[in-house]
Amino acid sequence: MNGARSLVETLLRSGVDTCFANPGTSEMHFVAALDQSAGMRCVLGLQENVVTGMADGYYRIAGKPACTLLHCGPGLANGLANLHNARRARSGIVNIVGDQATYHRPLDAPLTADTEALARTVSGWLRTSSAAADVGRDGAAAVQAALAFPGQIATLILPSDASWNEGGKVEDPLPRPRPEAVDPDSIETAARVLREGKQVLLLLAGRAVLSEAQALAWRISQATGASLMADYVTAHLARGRGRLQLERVPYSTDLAVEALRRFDHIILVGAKPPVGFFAYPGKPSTQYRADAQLHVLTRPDQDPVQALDMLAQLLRAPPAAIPDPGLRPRVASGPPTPDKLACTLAALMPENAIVSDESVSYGRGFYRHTHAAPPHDWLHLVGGAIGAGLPVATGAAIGAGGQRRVISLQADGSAMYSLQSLWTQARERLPNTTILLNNRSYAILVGEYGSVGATPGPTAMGMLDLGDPLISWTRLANGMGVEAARAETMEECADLMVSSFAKPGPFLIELMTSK
Ligand SMILES: Cc1ncc(C[n+]2csc(CCOP(=O)(O)OP(=O)(O)O)c2C)c(N)n1
Ligand SMILES: [Mg+2]
Repeated sequence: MNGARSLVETLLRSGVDTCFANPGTSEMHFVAALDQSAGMRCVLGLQENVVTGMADGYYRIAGKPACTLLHCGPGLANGLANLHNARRARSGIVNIVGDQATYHRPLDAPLTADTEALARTVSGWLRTSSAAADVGRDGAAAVQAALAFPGQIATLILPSDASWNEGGKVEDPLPRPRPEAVDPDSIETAARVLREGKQVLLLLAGRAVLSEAQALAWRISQATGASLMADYVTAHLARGRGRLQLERVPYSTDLAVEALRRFDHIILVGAKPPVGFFAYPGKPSTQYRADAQLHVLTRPDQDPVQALDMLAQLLRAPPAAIPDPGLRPRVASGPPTPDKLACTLAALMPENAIVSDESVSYGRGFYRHTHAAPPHDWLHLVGGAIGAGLPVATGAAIGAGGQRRVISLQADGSAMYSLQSLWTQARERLPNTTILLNNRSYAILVGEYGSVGATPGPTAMGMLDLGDPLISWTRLANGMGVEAARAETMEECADLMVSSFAKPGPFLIELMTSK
């Protein structure tokens, strides 16, 4: 058995059965091994940032890592922005990068690069396998590392001779790592703070915004009067009926400062102290009050469910029913607005849908009108590197085994970074509905000129205009095998949503919105 085959067999034994790939010469033996070992689903992405973004979306929904297959340093470099986003999302990925044969590397052939240096920027674990006999062992170690709670990127660099040489050994899975132990002192501190009767916020992020943790946080909130909020950046939030009506800390510094002003104490549950995405002249970098006290209940590598459960018990917080979100909104009509889109989405989304939100400026208020939708999962862009929304949606559909509708709320400028995702959606016949928000603009950046104190002239404004030539999203989608139609009104959008949700394959709705 060669090294490549031992890797595929080891991955399968360790439960990794999906590979997102964009292969080259140095990965040919790995790809060939996929035909010799049954059980690995191999999904082609036509640009590496699509591949890595799909692996991120897959992990968020499947709850287990997929592997990638990338080609040498440059292929990895193409995938880095979405690996950055995946690192921020704390998604587990077995990131496999094929590379030059060990003896060919010193000859400095054209595709030779410092692959390890590129990988180090995003990887929690990194290893280069130097011999076929090591590949199975390293593969099992990579899966174990990717599963380090709550997930991380484990990069395995595979020189081509380690792939093609004989002597490969299949390895058994290594034990799944446990979360780091919860600190009893942090539970007691939180309990003391919560009993003091001051203004306390439990700021939830990571696994603390999923259903089980939400229910515990609600008990604590009901028993103590503490407020609950979600961090602005959360990879995966459980929402809709039966879940909390959580709001996020606002994106804008002014609004965030306003929202957090009243809190004397902020208890961080998987969250970091809230800071702005950027600094702005004359504005604070941190969004909480200067004299507010911050307390860590759990770091991201600790289990928030266990910690919240211990805290609820210490406080003797009785069970508390999750509040009813009220009537389900109705389909809206007339010219599109963000609120109308949110209502229409809440009115029509099927049970157990997944929303991939890269709506950028359009989606700041989507939460308010979607609390009374059926239960669903909402995925955000966590690392701020745009171009994640469509790949994450595509990987999420695969992570859900094609059984759940995935709805992308997708801004146009961001979509252009990784639009090849649509082709993979068509090829894999995935239940993806993309609502493409075509405002023909990098609209969010218009306001940023003012916020940073820059004065835009016509050239500067032109850098944010996508209207000339007009990008035809229906034609782009059709060209990649995805059915599409344009909507100018909410009625048209709603009709297209209904028909798309009833069809098994992908569909793109190009919603013409104002800037
Ligand atoms: C990888 C990366 N490149 C560039 C940016 C800077 N950037 C932030 S938002 C944005 C434009 C977003 O436009 P669009 O997706 O159409 O959303 P809209 O602002 O119109 O709502 C750009 C270029 C970024 N965040 N990430
Ligand atoms: Mg736009």
